[in-house]
Amino acid sequence: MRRWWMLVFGFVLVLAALSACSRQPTASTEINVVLTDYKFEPDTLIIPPGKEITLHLTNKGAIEHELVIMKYGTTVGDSFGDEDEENIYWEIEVKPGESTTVTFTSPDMAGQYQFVCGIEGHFTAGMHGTMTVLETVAQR
Ligand SMILES: [Cu+2]
Repeated sequence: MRRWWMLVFGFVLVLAALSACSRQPTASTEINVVLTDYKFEPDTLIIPPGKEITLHLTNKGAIEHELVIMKYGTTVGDSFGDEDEENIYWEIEVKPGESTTVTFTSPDMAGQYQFVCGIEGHFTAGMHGTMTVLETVAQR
């Protein structure tokens, strides 16, 4: 009987090790993002460099939202304003209750990019996230 428990324990250890491996960041070229009042889900996107990225966006909020990706090395600071317009890498608006599928080409430069909702007050309400562009074109 004790032997049997050892087997179960060993099996659990193997499972834990396997799931730890699969938690390594992997880049996706197709991502679902849900926009709510006032959040992005997920708020962390991991993508490969220089690839066509497909986003399935759903606005489950009661008001319009945007997904605005800032250029490398720029952030909106305390809030999104006119001064941030020139730093936009890519943007899309989604009306409440709408779903849309869009594509954009990911930047070649690896690193972290801030993405925000550009509608007044939404950034400060917590509507922002981080997009990570990996160094290499990692396969999923
Ligand atoms: Cu918003």
